[in-house]
Amino acid sequence: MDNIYRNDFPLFSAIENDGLIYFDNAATTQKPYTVIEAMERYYRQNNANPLRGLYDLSSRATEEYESARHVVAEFLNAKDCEIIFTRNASESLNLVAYTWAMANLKEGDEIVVSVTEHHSNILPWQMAASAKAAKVVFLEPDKETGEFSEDEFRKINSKTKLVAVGQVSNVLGITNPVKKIAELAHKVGAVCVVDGAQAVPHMKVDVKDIDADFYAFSGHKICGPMGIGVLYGKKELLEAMPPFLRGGEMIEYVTRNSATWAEVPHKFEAGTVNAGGAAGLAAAIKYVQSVGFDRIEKHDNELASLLINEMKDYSYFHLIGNKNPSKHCGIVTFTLDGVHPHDIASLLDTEKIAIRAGHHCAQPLGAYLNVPATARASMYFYNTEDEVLRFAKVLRNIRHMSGYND
Ligand code: 7TS
Repeated sequence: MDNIYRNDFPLFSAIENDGLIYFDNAATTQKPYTVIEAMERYYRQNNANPLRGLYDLSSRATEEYESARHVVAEFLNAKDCEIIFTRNASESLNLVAYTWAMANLKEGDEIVVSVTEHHSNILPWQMAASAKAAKVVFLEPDKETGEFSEDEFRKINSKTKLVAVGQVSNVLGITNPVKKIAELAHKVGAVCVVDGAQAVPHMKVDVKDIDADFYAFSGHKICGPMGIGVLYGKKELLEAMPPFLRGGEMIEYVTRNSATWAEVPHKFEAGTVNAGGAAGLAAAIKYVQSVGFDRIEKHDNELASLLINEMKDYSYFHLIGNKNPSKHCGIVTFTLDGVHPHDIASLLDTEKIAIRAGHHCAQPLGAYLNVPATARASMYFYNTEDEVLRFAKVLRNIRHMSGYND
């Protein structure tokens, strides 16, 4: 079956990639022409150091950068001043840990995270907790469904100062009830940080509707360039927070011994910014919006369902997470009896199929589920049913090649 979006991506028509099946979209997505061209246009026509020059070219660079911020703000339903450009979701989460958490946590306070989180949404909280003698408490989902019981949510209590959860798990693919979690956090006076790295590529996100206090994502997972990420923060929280990194363009006034800070969001953007990356991210958001989230969600679910249905009757195939394919956001994580996930990935590579295998930077989840390594196929709107069928066939063959006859 043809996929009308495929031709928008130069990588798929490169000779080196003839026949490639790219199923590692949860790690990073491919980039359409429009993103590459937006970055090229920035560097060909409008490049100067943004935010500081008093000449036309620098004003144009600033205009590109700030209009990209506006695109992101509209995308998340936020105000422009609530959007901070970072390098990636990891940096966005660290920013909150080094500023809000370090300024507000006290001894005995609790930070609630989910055991399903990517390391980027665990390690910054471990750091803040250990610096402030606070404690990290883990929400544990049902091992079969990946869903949280009401009992688990009781861990969000009067000791809780911060709750950090991913909207979509990069291993289970499940969508967590972040709106409800934010409400529970607010009831006990805690702030809610949402890691949206795996959500924004697949679904419409409205930070006001979720009522998240902070929301992080990476440009490269939504068809944008690497090296540009986003932190949304509620204006009043950002204004009250100390800066993260210190340097050029984040100040109001500096003396030999002291400094005052620029208004948000610039207070959090020290040094020369990634304007080319921001231009690329804005183009990516517009492009993905033109594909449409209804279509993306439907397509990703169809591909995940097809793959799960192709494999589920083979008893050596073990799907990790919810058995309902529509709860996978295009992510199918699995093991095959008798074949190590790294061998699965290497054997798939000999067939020009790219997936990820290992712990997926979610080792606490692997330990909790007692599966330290898994294989993961993650699909996006430019993947096709034919690719899924070929993938499933090769997977069954891998089991045969490993000496089994089922
Ligand atoms: N949060 C989640 C849920 C993620 O899946 C990832 C990256 C990150 C944070 C960190 O994003 P970064 O852009 O700062 O690196 N996840 C993966 C993955 O699943 N495979 O490779 C990267």
